[in-house]
Amino acid sequence: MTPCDKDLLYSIRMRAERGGSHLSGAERIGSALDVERMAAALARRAMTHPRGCAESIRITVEALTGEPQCARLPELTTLTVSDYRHGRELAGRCLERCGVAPPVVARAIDLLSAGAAPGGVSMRGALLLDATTGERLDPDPARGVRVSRMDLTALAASELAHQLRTVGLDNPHVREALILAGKVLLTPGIIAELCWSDDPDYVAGYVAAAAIGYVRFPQLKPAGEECGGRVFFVDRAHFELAAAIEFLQRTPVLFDRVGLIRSPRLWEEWI
Ligand code: WAQ
Ligand code: MG
Repeated sequence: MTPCDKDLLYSIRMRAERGGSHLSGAERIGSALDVERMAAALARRAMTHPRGCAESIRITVEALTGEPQCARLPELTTLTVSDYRHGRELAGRCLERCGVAPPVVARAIDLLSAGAAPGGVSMRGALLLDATTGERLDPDPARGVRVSRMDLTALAASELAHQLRTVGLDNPHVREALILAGKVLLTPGIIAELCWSDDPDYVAGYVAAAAIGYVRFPQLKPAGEECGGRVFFVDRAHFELAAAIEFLQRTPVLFDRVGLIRSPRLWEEWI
């Protein structure tokens, strides 16, 4: 490798398609010396996806213009549930405690389970709901708002892997969701997030909010269900749409500290 500016940080992002539709997407932040290795790892991931080998891969590498914001990851707690209905009930109770009105909780769950994009399919990004009125605020209902330009430092990554391993959760779903939720919770005016995967075999999901951290539910949808997505709940008094979208999509955030990783517990023990 020829010498280059070792102080610059880069955003390295991958999107892969197969059969004309989205297959896989992931991203990293690294130094000039990390770019080659990270891009190769992202390409490998797209070529070895469980749903098949990518037919097209786009990898974008861009130097970051500003210093990344450094932050700590949220605490992680797993709440044991008996089935997905129980999971949704407890997730709803978490959201209500964090200031989301009960009818808005119900609306969010309905939107995610029906597929919030036109045609009843999953959105590419997150939808934004006013936590009080339920009004939908995301400008493009098919795309939603994408969260981008976030990662862990190498030190935080090894610490997180170590801690997640002790509770059997060291997998890319958990790691990436925790990082994404961590950035969402740094956004002014966003008070909580609800998420479950669009992967038919991955039925876990979570609620994240400042007061409770990242709270996982091993079941938040029935197995085989294709729809999934993310809802960000907004307190309009402290929220500015354009600034929030700009922050979520473009401001680089590097998590250099890990939050507590707790072993699974029952709602009654946690409350
Ligand atoms: N920004 C905003 N929304 C996104 C993004 C993003 N970068 N990536 C995905 N989404 C939305 C989109 O609607 C997807 O359909 C949906 O989220 C789910 O994405 O603790 O794997 O990557 O065990 O399938 C959560 C539980 C797993 C992890 C979430 O999400 C755990 C997951 P997926
Ligand atoms: Mg997915």
